[in-house]
Amino acid sequence: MPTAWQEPSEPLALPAHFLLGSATAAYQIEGAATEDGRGPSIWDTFSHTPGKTWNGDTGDVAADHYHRLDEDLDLMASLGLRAYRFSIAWSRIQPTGRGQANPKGLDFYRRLVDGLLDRGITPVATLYHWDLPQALEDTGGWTNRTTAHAFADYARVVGEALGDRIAVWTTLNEPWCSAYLGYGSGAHAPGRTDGAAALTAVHHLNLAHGLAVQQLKAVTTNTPQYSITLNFHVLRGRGAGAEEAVRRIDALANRSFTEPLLRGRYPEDLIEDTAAVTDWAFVQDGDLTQIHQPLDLLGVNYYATTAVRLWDGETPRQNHDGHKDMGGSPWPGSPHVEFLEQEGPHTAMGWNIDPAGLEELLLDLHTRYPNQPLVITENGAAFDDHLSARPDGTYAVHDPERIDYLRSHLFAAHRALAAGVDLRGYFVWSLMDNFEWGYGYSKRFGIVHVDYATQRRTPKDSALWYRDLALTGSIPPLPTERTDGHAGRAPGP
Ligand code: IFM
Repeated sequence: MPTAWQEPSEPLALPAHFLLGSATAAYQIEGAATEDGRGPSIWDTFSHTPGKTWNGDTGDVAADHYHRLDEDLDLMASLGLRAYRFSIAWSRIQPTGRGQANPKGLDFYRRLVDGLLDRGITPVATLYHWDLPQALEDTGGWTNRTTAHAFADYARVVGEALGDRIAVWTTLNEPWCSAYLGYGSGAHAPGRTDGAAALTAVHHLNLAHGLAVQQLKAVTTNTPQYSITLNFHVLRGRGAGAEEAVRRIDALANRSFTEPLLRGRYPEDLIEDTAAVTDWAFVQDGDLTQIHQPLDLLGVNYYATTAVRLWDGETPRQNHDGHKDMGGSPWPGSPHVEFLEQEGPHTAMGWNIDPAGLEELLLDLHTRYPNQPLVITENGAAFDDHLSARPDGTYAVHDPERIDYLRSHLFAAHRALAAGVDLRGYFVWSLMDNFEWGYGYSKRFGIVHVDYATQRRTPKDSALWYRDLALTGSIPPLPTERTDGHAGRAPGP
């Protein structure tokens, strides 16, 4: 466990080649849902189904990034971003998830990548951020093994088109969400609530990753890095049986991915814990060898910690696992684990703010997988931001809570670096406000504010703070005096 922190009074320098960037995902920002040959994805279907998203919000228009590409590229450059992590919409490239590539889809991402390179911004591309082509879901989605092979074909198509200019390829973003929220709890598309389906999806996503890395490697002509991004659950055990509760959820949430990906095996305790749900017969001979591909980078997404304990079976079971309750469970085989409400402070998502959890996670990964370089591919916070007009007609968003959140988490990352963790970069989630899945447009994670009525972009104070960080490569200390009502750093020796 990390020791208590002392606020630094000097700027903390990050390593020279540390990637400092921001992240987005296709369905959350692009809009243009039916344009230029894009086919429907499971998120189009899900968000258009009554009751699935807040206010019935959809990604049809989102932040209209598809039509505002040049403006958004200029915005990134003006914020001094060194890297940009974006995702590619599979159904723009292959509208039904298979077959001939759609030239207009490829052109859009070519323009994006070339625009980044022209501005000196490193392109970090994710192939899959949850938007499975609906036609593939119609044949079983991630519960059907053939989807993993279709994904590998898609990876090859994209690799052939962009494989001379992408610096970092990420196969999947947060397969935990795709599998357990998509097929277990039903909070995400496609909205299925079947524990066995969720575990089947876990395996097929792992397999898809391994097959895709091999396809990419076969066609890329530059020397990119290959990665996958996982959303780790940093667990805090409570009460009697804390250890058992932590072990079970760690197996489901974390080790069901890290062990096959980094060690070529599924944890035995995971298979035992879920024996009543599935016999794991979907794991075929040779699959683990395909999955276990060397990774140049392991992407780490971190927002908050999760408190668990074993349920006594009598008091009403608590379910504060940070995700919408849509009837199903994202925890197959572990109905007796409770997810407890955490102490504050909290973000607008209700997630607790615990930067020590990030340091702990990085140290833990470094201990478990010592030779594995890491990169923080998402970290950030939603708050209830307010746009205010300045006398000169421009706009501002004062978001000191977000600056505090980012600063304290970067500080945690710096501590992990100082302790010897091979950490290569940090991407703030998110570049701009966007469609927050089941929460629609009710939650704002951006460092840039988006007025959805006009699509006007306004850099928040946090964006200006982050710009200074990216330009100087140092984390500024907490100011000793603040005028925004937040506590400053105690003036110290
Ligand atoms: O908006 C999401 C993103 O798509 C994946 N990681 C978590 C973010 C905040 O919920």
